[in-house]
Amino acid sequence: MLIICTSCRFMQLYAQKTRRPPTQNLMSVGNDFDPPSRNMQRMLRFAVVQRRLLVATLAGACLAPSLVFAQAAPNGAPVEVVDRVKLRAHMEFIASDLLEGRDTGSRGLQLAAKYIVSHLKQWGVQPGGVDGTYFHPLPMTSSRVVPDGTKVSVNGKALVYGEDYIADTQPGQLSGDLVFVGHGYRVPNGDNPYAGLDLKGKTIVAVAGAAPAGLRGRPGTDYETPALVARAEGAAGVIMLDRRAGSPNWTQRRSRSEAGQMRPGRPQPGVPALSLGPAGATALLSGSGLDADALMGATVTPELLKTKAFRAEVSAAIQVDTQESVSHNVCGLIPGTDPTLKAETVILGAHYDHVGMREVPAGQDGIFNGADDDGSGTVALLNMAEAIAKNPVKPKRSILFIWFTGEERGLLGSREFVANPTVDLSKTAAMFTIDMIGRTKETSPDVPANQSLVNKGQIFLIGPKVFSPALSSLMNRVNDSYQKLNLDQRYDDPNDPNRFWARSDHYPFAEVGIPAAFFFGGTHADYHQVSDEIELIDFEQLEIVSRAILAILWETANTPVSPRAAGTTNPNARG
Ligand SMILES: [Ca+2]
Ligand SMILES: [Ca+2]
Ligand SMILES: [Zn+2]
Repeated sequence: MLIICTSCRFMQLYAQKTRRPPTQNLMSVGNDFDPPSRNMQRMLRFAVVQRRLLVATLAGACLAPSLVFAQAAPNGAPVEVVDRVKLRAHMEFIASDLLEGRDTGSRGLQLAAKYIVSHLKQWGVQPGGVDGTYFHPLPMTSSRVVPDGTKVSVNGKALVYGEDYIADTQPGQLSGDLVFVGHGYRVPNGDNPYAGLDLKGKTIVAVAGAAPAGLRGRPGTDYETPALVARAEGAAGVIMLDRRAGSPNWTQRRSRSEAGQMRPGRPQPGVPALSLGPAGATALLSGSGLDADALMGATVTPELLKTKAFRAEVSAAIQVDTQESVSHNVCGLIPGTDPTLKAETVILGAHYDHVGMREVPAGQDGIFNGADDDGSGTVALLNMAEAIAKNPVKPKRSILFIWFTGEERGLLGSREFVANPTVDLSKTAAMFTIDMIGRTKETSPDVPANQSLVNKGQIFLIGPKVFSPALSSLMNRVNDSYQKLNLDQRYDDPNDPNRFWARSDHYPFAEVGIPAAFFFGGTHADYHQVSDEIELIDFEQLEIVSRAILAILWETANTPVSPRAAGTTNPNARG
């Protein structure tokens, strides 16, 4: 049996690894700038992974004899240009500590954009952004509370910032014309503590954490929070009575306000909001007839939450520093060659942003490298763009590569692109997103959190069955004629409780009626951790899956009848 298996890729890998002296493997791992203790940790971790890999590849070689990964794609897709050496080289930059976790709006993310664009230029990929550039702008607003310029006193008592109160990042003054509204939630066909009130110029006072039982759905759609009601009704401000003063939750909200919150779009008019702890609440409610102690208690009865207007002397000025900035999606275009079909576009996307850094004691790891999330998709797109740009034969339809910003902050870049596209979305044949395809169970430590990872040669395919059966069958047809990977569609189900099909950058495109698919390798122990680093990436898997996606992309760009023509079945489609 072993003799038969030596012809396959797994055994070649095994043979190489056994020939190489083990010390050489270990010495090449890690970063020369690391302190020795951390480097040592990595070596040990890597040594464990390597041992597991040897065992796993032996087993895998014999269990999966039909996987022949080196084969050319029958449909002519230039898959050979995609290889693990290039993928690793790109990843060494994209996931390096120098890029500081590629947070949206950060210098690290700008450097990543620069890297992507300079490669697109080398390969002759055309600009696909606005005004003949590679960039598609995402306007952002960042606001932070300035504690020194923020002063609050109620009924003659000066409150201490951080102890007695904290503030939201919305500048302004509050009025002393107050309305107590209990929990403060307004629910259609349900609770409405505001019935019959004119809130113009008034300050809403509500109890934090007293939301009505059974509240379902999303704020703004299914119910309104006090802040949303205040904005809708022209109130002057919101004061939340919050017994959690001094708790970790309180401290976290305080530092978030001071660090600055990044939001998409231009600065929006809003309503200033304060949270008062027990001391502030007592001062505010003195003389109102409301029982501050009871309202700050662990259980608040409905009787205590009855609406009541009252007056108090409130002097509150919140100073907020607001900065506007622009982050960018990066777009590269390969124009189609067919006179008619070139007007149609196939879009391939991956987010190049991640979650940045956190403060840690000196010598500890504070950088979220995002090697898998979504360094893997970022470098896969780069290598595929190179492959198509260098191929003498170009596809019939146009292909647009988009590296999205702001995904980690709520699909901001992809939503902005769909709102202001640089191609005609009504003529977009299909959209593919790659997010986290660089990890496998075989090459990851054997811990519970890694059990939801794919195996080598397997990838989760999410979306096409939900959005477009025509796209689903095209993808499976290409795969069956080529590498025969395990395209696992277990999450490709409108009833999937994880709703993975709505959780990456393909979704805003699916919402406007574009057949969409999402390639995903599963979550793992290093998901959104500082340890999501290059050492844990399985570059063989990344190569295999990238080639599979390239073959599918190629087919979608050349097939006579696009999946779009068959219509979509997205249950939530707007378009
Ligand atoms: Ca993420
Ligand atoms: Ca790190
Ligand atoms: Zn991601």
